Amino acid sequence: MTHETQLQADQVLVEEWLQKHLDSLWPFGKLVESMGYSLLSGGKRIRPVLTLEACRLCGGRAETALPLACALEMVHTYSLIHDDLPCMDDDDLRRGKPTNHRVFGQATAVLAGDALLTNAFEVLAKTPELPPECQIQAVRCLAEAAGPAGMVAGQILDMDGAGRTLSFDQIRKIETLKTGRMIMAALELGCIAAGENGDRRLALLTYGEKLGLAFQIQDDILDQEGETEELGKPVGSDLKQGKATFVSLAGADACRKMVEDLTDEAAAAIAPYKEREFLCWLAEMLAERRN
Ligand code: GRG
Repeated sequence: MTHETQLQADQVLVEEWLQKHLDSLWPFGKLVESMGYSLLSGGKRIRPVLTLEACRLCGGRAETALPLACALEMVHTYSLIHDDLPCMDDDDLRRGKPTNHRVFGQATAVLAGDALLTNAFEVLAKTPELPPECQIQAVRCLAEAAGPAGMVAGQILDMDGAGRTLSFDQIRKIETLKTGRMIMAALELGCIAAGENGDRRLALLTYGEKLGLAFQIQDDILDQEGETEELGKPVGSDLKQGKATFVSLAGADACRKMVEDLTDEAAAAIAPYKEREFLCWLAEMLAERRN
């Protein structure tokens, strides 16, 4: 199997699980429609793919990791819905489609995000394939990454930083919290599903730390240099909101070098493991992505 087909196969597993899960939710109607609108709207599924592949690298079965992978994607989707709201980034376009609140209204969009967030933890606590101690580990891992010491902290620091001059370290802190922690959690959830507590878990976390930063810097580059049609969201939003990024501080060329170096460092972190090839390829692919 080529890496591309493996990626597609993982993405299909995720799409199918999410669709089935949504179909099982009650009550049907506007809330679930609004959740499904954003959950099944063509995201790249990078985070859940990382969970499945980390689990495989640790000798586990991807099927065991699948509910954990999808729970994390549900939290990611909530964060995008809330991030697009008028009280935050006020965006009209996401993945080439009108944002959730533009279609369903602000109140329903807030509730769809809330429902995705809470339901994700229900999924983790109800995963029959995992022993209870692993369910608890998974809940802790995702809560720490998404909550007030993780993604939400990154979001508020990001908002507070708008219009201010920030140092390199301040930007790195914001981006690590906002983006990096969820990417690291994706890898850790894969380790938890495989019951891996040793060196492979540490190596995958280092891989995730480097990859997360590279991913965010590439996102900053695309926000400045990308095309709205390719990106599926408006370009130049950081500049418009007066947000300092690595690109505004160091320039796009220096950022491209940073992405290259971080991608090499991510690959080096998992170099001892013969099953590393897909994850190394994925890091390269993300460094070259256009959306
Ligand atoms: C509202 C609590 C709260 C947090 C919002 C995720 C986020 C934090 C903000 C979105 C804006 C942004 C550019 C964040 C950086 C992380 C990032 C690059 C998100 C987009 O992830 P992709 O590219 O999206 O994986 P897809 O659409 O493929 O799922």
